This record gives sequence, structure tokens and C-alpha cells, in this order.
Amino acid sequence: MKHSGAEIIVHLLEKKGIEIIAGIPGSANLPLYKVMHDSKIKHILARQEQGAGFIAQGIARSTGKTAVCFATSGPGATNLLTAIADAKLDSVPIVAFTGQVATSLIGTDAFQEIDTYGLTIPITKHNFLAHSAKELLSIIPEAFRIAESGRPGPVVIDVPRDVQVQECEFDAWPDFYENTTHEKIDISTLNAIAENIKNAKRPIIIYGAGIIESKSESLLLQLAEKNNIPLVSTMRGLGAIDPSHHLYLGMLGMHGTKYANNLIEEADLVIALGFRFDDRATGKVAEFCKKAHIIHVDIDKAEINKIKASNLSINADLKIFLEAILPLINPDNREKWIQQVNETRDTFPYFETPGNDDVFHPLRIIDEVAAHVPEDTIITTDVGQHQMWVAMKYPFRKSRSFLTSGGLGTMGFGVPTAIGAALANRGRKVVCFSGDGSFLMNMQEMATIAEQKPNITILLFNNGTLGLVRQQQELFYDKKYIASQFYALPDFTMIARGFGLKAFDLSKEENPLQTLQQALELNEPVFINIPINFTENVMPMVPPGAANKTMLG
Ligand SMILES: Cc1ncc(C[n+]2csc(CCOP(=O)(O)OP(=O)(O)O)c2C)c(N)n1
Ligand SMILES: [Mg+2]
Repeated sequence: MKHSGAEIIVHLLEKKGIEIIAGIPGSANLPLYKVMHDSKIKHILARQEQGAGFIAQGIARSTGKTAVCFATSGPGATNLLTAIADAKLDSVPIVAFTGQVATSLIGTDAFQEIDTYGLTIPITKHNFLAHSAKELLSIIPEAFRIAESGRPGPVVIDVPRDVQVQECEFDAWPDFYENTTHEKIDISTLNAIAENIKNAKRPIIIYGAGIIESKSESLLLQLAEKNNIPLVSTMRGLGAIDPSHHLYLGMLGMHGTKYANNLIEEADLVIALGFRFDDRATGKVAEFCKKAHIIHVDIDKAEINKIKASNLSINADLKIFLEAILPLINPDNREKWIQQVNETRDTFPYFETPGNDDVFHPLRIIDEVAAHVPEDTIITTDVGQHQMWVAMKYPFRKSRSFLTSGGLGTMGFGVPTAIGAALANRGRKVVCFSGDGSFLMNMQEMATIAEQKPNITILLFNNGTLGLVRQQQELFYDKKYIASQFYALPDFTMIARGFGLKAFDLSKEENPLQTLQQALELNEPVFINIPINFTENVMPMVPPGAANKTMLG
């Protein structure tokens, strides 16, 4: 048979089961779009390529499946970079197809030519520059295998315009394949870990997103319950364990719970599962779990001993590790340790409950939202104080219900990621908590929302400031406030209406909580402006670079 490069791309994406692709066309990828015209794949026209990248992320983060986005060469590709880098740091499987100038023009500073391959080397798990249509037959299955095997991550395929139109003859379509080989777990290390757990007096488990990626939430719970080991989550692990569980201590780190941070320092054994010892979680690393023996299990070998040396480590999929270790663990009720854990939890409540007259307190609003949306609602956030309040307060009960930019901390993440999540999970509600600074960075995607009409509610925590920056200036920069306050505040409600969304402004409502409740019941795109006092700080907090036990508030 004979097909063009563009036909090969679209056919293989259909074969892979890709249902939605977000992107923006331009001269270097128009041959690809011509073939997309007759494809059953639904194309979502984003309004900025960063939006397209985050729509893909919303699909991938909410479903665990690899998602795809398209951009043209030059500015299309550079606009996509932030979303790709964000996917790299949070291990999100996406495959981005970028158009490139014709092969004969590469290296001539041609119109809209940029070295996408070079630019994306440090921010992808792997990247390709296709030299011929035939090459695409091997590149595409390989790209998906890389994106979704082991520790997932983003892959870029840069396709010159002439490669998209080039015809090539071949006998059969290639198959997609998975990594079937797994690292063998060393039995003596496994036995040593079981022995360590048996002898530990004060063990604690810290888990990260690896538990979600490996679908081992229930195995983790079995291990914790069998041996009575308290559980601490990273921000990206939230949702894996029901927060009402008696062994659950919440999140660690900069805005974690004071009791989790303190108890980690009391532990004699830390079992780190799919947790990469990120500095926002560990605080000053030299001071982190100093008294503890450390066991580290991670699918990515490069993470082991990268930041914190471990005493015992296993490089494996967590599911395989947990299945292997569970039969070796004896039941233990750990009465004394659990009593200490409970006492510590009672001594340091996470935060003060806002007073009844404090209607717009962010924690109260989050409680109201959680109480009035369906259980299976997906939450996205932008980056700032509002993100931290949501991570701290929202009761995430299911994996993949909290989509947030953890590693890169990208303002502008929330709205387009919500679009991807809503399109990939029709029938489920998506709520995006945004900040007035972050929202301005990708609000053009409200046009995409108006077009697609997904069930998204945007809640704008409007404090008129770059709140998290203002907070740091107040606490750590002698109150030298600069470039953190907005002196020209847009009328966001009017803007949302201008885009075609139903919009509410709670600052103008007589009974704002009732309006909020009614707005949350709508199953259409809704925007809600919520006034937040700009002096409100996210507490407790570990000062940047300090040890977790020096937590303020
Ligand atoms: C793209 C980007 N630029 C800058 C920052 C640094 N930064 C982190 S939080 C923040 C303030 C966010 O303001 P807003 O979205 O209003 O949220 P708030 O903290 O007020 O809730 C800034 C500027 C960032 N994280 N991302
Ligand atoms: Mg703000």
C-alpha cells in the first residue's frame, strides 16, 4: 500500500485509539490537518498552543492514557514548550506532533523555523525528528511506548512539511507494543525490607504519584493496615487514600500538615514509595528524616539516591513490589506508635476553622464546593495560594480527581487542563479553582469552552494580587511589596460573559453561598468570581529552604 506521512500519522493515531486531539494549524502542519479533516478523531481547536498542550494533559492526567496535541513550527512549537516541560516534571504521558519547515530549508532560518528538536531535548522523555514518511511507521509506536512505559512522560515528534506529503510504500501497518520486561526484584533486598519493617518501632510511609500511576492504592492500604503504618502523601499523591482513614496523616512539606512533618522527624523507618524527595516536600534535605532508616522504591532508577541516600532500595513498579512484600509482612498493632501519632495529630490541628461571619474565607468556600458537587467531580487548579488551600482542604477521595501542576508550578494550567479532563470524562463535572493572576495567563481558552460546552465550573479566587508572592514578601522579604499587587483589575465576570459563559459575581450577591450552591448545580460552563481578602495567608508554611520542623503558623 501507499500512504503519505500525514496519512500514516492519522491512521496510526486512530489505530492507537486516540479520540481527541487539541491543537492549532499553521503552514508547517496543514498537510496533517488536511488528513484530519476526514478522520473520526475529534479535533479541539485551542486558542493558544500552551492551551492545546494542557488540554492534552487534562486528558492524560484524568484517564492515565497517553494524549496527543498538534502545533505548527516556530511560534506554535515554542508556545507548546511550557506544557511539555510541565508534563515532564509531573510524569504525564503526552505525544506532541509539531510541524517543521521542509527538510531542504532546515538550518536556513526559514520562515517559522525553530530547532524544536534541540529545544525539547531537556524537557521531554524522548524526542524525534522524522526524516521520511517511512520512518514514521517505527517512530510513532516507539513514541507511545516511551511515553507510557516505566515512568511516563512527554515525547515530541517533529515532522517537516515535505515528510507529511511524501508518499511511501509499505506492506503492513505496524503494531503498538508495551514494555513487557520488568526489573527483577532482588529477593534478599525484599527480605531485608520486611525485616526492617518488623524491627521498626516508628515506621511511616510517604507515597507519591507513583502509587496512582501503578494503580496500587489498595495494595498500599493493605500494607499500611496490616502493620499499622501511618501514611503521608505528597501533593501529587492526593486522592490515592481516603483522607478520613485513621492511618492517614495528610500531605507533607511546605504546606503540609504540621503533624505529618513532625512525625516524619520522629520516625525510625521511612518507606518512600513512588516519592522523589522533591524539595517542596522535604524542606531542607539535610534535616529531613534524619533519625530514620530509609527504604526507597521507585520505577525510575535515576530517582534512587538522587536527593536522599537510602539504606535499602528497589527499582521496580510499585504494584509488583507491594504484591511481593505483603506476604512477608506480619500483622502488628503498634499500639505505642499509633498512640503517639494520634496525640501529635490532636496537638497540631491542620488549620483554624474560619468564623461564621467570614463568608468568603477560602477554606469555607472549598468546604462549600466539596459539599455541593458530585463525589466523582474532577478538580483542577492554577498555581498560587488558591492551589495550596485546595490541596490542603479539599477531601480528595479518588485517584486522578486532583489535577494540579506540581513539579513546574505553572500558572495558566487550570483552565485548559479542565477542558481536557471534561472532554475525556463526559458526564463528570470538572471544577477549576483559579487565581486572578493565573487565570489571565490562559483565559483565552474560555473561547474553546464556549465552543465545546463542557461541564466546567471556574471558581476565581480573586484577591487582586499574586497572592503567594505577596505572602512571601510579607513573611520573608521585609514586607517590601513589589510587583505583587494588581492596580488595574479587570471585570472578570463581564469578560467571562463576553466569551459566552454564564457568569456570577459573588461580591454582588446578597446571599453569596446560596448563589454559589445554585451555580454549582448547573451542568454547563459557569464562571464564578469570588472576592478573597488579599491579606489572607496560606498557613501553616515551612519557610523556603528551611527544615520542615520549623513550620510557621
Ligand atoms: C508562569 C508562572 N509565572 C510565575 C510564577 C510565580 N508565581 C507563583 S504563585 C504566583 C502568584 C499567583 O497568583 P494568583 O494566580 O492570583 O493566585 P493566588 O496566589 O493569588 O491565589 C506567581 C506569580 C509561576 N508559578 N508561574
Ligand atoms: Mg490572586
